[in-house]
Amino acid sequence: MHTVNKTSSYFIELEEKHGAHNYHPLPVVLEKGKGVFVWDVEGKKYYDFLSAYSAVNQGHSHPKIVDALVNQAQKLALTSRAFYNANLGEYEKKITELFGFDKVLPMNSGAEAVETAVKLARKWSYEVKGISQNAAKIVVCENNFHGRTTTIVSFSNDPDANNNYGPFTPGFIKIPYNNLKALEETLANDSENIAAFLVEPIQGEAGVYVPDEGFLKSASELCKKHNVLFIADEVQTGIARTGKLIACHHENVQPDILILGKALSGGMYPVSAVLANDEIMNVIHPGQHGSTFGGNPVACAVAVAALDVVEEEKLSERAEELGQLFRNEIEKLIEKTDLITGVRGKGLLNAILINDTPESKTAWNLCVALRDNGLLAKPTHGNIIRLAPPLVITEEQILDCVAIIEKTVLEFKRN
Ligand code: IF1
Repeated sequence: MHTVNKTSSYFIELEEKHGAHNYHPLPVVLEKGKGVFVWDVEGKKYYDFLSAYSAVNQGHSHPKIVDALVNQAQKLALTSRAFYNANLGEYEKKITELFGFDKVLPMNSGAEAVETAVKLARKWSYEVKGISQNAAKIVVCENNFHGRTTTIVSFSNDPDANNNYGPFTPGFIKIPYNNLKALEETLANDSENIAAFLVEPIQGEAGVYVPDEGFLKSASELCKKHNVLFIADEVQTGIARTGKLIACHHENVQPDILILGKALSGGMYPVSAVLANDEIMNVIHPGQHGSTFGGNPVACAVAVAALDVVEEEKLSERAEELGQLFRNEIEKLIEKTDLITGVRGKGLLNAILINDTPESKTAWNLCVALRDNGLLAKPTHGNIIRLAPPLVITEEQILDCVAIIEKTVLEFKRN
């Protein structure tokens, strides 16, 4: 049963009037979630095929994660890092052992963790690699998405992300994604001044763009050769989403610095982390970086529970298996329609390509039609629709969703 007596339009108007217009949401107002499902304020039930941009990999309101949140909130929520707390150490032990690093630095949002990685790489480059003051450069990729801070948008090439937000932070070199030759040339050119290569193992915002097989492996080897840190932003691809605990594991790559966020908390709470070994992490000393909320007791309890769920419910294996099934089924649908030209992705991070221009309304209208048929997804870059359900989805539910997508696509009329 839904609990709210007000209509969707009431809530939409409130947001329109009182909230900054920094988003353009699909018109649906959600009030409840459970596993792979969400319900709107009218009580209509939907499959969630966005999963809060892959933050809700463990499913909405997972009981184990809710318990961790509630119990810890009732006991002790926040101490700041001025004191030790009785949750942080065990969380740090768990996450470092699980991902295979000496140390973790806890933060809150994904963007903060990316900022942390940038600072860590720069400091390492001056104090260990020996780059001269303020000369350090970080290589990034075109069409990257790493968050919204001033420094991070400084190296975005999306005008929406950075237009009129300058002046920008210098020290970044942009190369094409999935281009080993460009990386090799850039590193060879100036390796003594390059601190790191920062990369998304799959570009999410760019439209679930999967690099060629071997790219991550070769890129990490090039970095090693030039004494450049390989930084993987797995905020979106990590925590089982692509069929492995982190996407780098598909190519047996262990990054020098690993950035996690989103599903690290099962979407329950903002929890992010930067992982590295001692020779890198030990360049940061007391007072040199931090955050009021980073590593707080609730965050730690929630993250431990969220990681337990990933292991106990074998979410990596499920994502791998069900992702294959999903793409196979969509390939069959592509045979029957000219509306979809392709499907791509890894594990349960997938996208379908809509046969129209990025400027057209077709993908948006298709998402509205999917909504009407009980499935929520959102276009990216105009003509690409990201499809990323919670990883707790069952095979039967995946097939049910394929049926919804098929029905919607075959009945869809362009206008
Ligand atoms: C929004 C996109 C996804 C990320 C990677 C860091 C961050 C993100 C690889 C920052 C965040 C989010 C932000 C969210 C939309 C969403 C997104 F479309 F914008 F690109 F998922 F694909 N690194 N991605 O994907 O993490 O600070 O947000 O916790 O509304 O901006 P954050």
